[in-house]
Amino acid sequence: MAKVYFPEVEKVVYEGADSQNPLSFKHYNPDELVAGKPMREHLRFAVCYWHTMKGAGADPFGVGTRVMPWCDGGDEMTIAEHTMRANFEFISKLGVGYWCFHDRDIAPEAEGDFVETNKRLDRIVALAKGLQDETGIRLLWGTACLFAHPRFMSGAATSPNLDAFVHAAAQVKKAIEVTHELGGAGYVFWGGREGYDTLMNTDLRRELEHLARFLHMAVDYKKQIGFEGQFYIEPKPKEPTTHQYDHDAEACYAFLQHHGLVDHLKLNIEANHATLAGHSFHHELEFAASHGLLGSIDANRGDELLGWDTDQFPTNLYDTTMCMYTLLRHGGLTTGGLNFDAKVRRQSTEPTDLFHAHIGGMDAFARGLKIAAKLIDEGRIEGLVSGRYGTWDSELGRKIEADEVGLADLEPIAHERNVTSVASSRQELIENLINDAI
Ligand code: XUL
Ligand code: CO
Repeated sequence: MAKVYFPEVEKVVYEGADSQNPLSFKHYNPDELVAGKPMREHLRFAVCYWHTMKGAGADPFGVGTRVMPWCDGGDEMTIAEHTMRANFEFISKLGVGYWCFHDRDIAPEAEGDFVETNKRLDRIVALAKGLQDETGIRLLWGTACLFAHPRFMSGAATSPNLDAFVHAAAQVKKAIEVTHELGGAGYVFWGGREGYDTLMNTDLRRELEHLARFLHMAVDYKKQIGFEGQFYIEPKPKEPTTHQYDHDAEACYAFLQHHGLVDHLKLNIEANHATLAGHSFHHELEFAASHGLLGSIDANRGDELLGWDTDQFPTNLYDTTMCMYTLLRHGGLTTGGLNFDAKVRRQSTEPTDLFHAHIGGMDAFARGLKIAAKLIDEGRIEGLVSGRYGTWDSELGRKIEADEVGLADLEPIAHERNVTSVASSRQELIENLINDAI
């Protein structure tokens, strides 16, 4: 009989808001229709391998605090196999549809032997493929870890060392291949250490050109092998480097446009990265979505009192509401999903904590979805917003927007109208409407 890694948990099901069972959903009801679509299709949840299956609780000040049953005993590859089996048991019991991984999360590198490393990866990918077929769980996206090994200490695509670039290129080639093999809906480039610590040792312009070359090569290779998944880059302003090139959604957009990549990559927006950039999660989502760039989401949150990437599970209803409000208004997710790039706290040491964490995140997004759908259905906020821009719905507004007038045409109109005040923005009323819906 196959080993069971979570004997204490049965399948998690929807029991409704009054249930006292902590291992049930109170709000996430996958088949329930919201705004004409089942919740599971709006939310497209994914479990991330690196934190959920591999996280041991280490932080910059201390080692891991937990040894999960699938990591307990055996050689590296035996543990890798157990971990993959545990991953699919966990996701099946949780009733999530997707997973995400980095190459080196699922199969450990054979130090000093790239060919053997790839063989190890193939072995685990074959196992994962079988488990995908058995369970119906699908791959949301794959990626390559280009930031953990010391060879990437100065970056990968932006490394001053050519061999580091070449190594990263071969690693990404293989990672795209295995993502393709697993039927991945997408592939993520998070610029792990693509940035700098001091400009005094950095050729910024050259590094950015190299990053663009690297991405173009990946786009070409994708076409070559017929991989049709969506490519994403993931903005993050800092950490581990002082300055990361993919700073935020707007910086990524400028980079993609400048280098002719805008048709090939969308954005994977992460909540905690947004706040590190001094933005709200909502801002990054709204910028991306309104420019046709929103591809996928790493669903987590930071800690308001800590200035780093704490990757906590999303529990803030206000944030999930804003996220779903933006998604619903811009047509929702297509290839992407809500990937829980989040880790349980260092003091949460039991396998069951992983269930509590994901259940909380899923219920928080389910509530956000329902609240956002209600706000849109009521139409009161949208009415206030369109009223706010009402002066633009005039012949003059149309002419300005259509590039039919210049400064000299506007001058006499300004003199005649001599505007002295504009209408109230009604922010407090809008905030009340949101809280009423919650
Ligand atoms: C790091 C981060 C990554 C990416 C994938 O902050 O978010 O885990 O999501 O490489
Ligand atoms: Co992420």
